[in-house]
Amino acid sequence: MNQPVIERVSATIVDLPTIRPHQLAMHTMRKQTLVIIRIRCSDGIEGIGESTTIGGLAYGNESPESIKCNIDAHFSALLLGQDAGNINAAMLRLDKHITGNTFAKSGIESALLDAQGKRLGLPVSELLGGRVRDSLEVAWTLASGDTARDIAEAEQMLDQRRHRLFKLKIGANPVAQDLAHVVAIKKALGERASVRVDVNQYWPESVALHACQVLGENGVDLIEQPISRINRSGQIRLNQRSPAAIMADESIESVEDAFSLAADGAASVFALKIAKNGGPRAVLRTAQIAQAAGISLYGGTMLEGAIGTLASAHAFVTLKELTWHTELFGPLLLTEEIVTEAPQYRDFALHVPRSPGLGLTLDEDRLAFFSRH
Ligand code: MUC
Ligand code: MG
Repeated sequence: MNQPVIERVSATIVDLPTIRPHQLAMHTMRKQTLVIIRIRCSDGIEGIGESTTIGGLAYGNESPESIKCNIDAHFSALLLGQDAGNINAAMLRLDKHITGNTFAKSGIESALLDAQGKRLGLPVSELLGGRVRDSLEVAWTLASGDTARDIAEAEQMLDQRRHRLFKLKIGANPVAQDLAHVVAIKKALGERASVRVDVNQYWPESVALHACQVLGENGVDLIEQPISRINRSGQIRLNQRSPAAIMADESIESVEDAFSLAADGAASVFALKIAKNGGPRAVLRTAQIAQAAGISLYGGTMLEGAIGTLASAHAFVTLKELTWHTELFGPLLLTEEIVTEAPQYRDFALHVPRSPGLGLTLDEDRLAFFSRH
């Protein structure tokens, strides 16, 4: 039988509204922009993937526009005519000719896995070696910018049994104000919830140690990327001294970054993100480095929609250890879907489908409506 080959690769930019403004230190999101990747193969199967970032170029060095432009101008030509079922060969070919661009590579790798799963009748998790769980506990990010509103939102999530892990986005305000905000929320929620913070690199090292101490003493259990990814020795110092666990997020822009962070002892938890490693298979290489180094794992998000969220979830369900659970809540931040069936959230967890591929079908009308033309 002839091997199916890749016949067409397309990237579509989609803008979707958010349920409320989402305030991060570097950007306030009022919408989310997804890049939807479609890979059409000669056997008639189409794989779908997603390459999504936050705030244009505010978070990383790829934007939705650059992702689309690079896929159209460079990725597509390298993939056309290649064996659609040989994901190792396709991704090696991309890595040989294209440096970096892990967000774009992640959407492509996800789409190839989706197509192969549909072809073989297997969920992506099974292509990745097999799942060891069917659901993932999901944290919610409180980022309305207002303490009382954040507490009310958390109470609502607890009542609905939707989330009991909360991540607070801080860093943009004066440190004392941010610390008071976090302490007030932890005090209101008490032992009913885990409260974590993400500083998105905004603290100078000179304030970070004291701030980490205040947070740790007030019951915050995890501090994500308190200082710049560039300050490696500062991260090592903080990781040794902070009473709360330090998690690396922006510090990991590749699997190789994960290795050098582990070797330096610069974090005790890694945020796993498919977009920053180059896909669901690539992120598992970072997970393996962490496991070998005794570093705990957390399933991170770039606030992807349904497709990127399930691409991440299929990888994360194959992991033995996910001590800090996940934050795969992206679809819940959006008011609209572009797939026919939304991912299932209940009892604090995301339930990962067992249908072939990622387990999602595009809703063509809604995709066309929300696409940027
Ligand atoms: C980040 O920095 O972790 C994930 C959740 C959220 O609200 O923002 C992100 C990005
Ligand atoms: Mg982060």
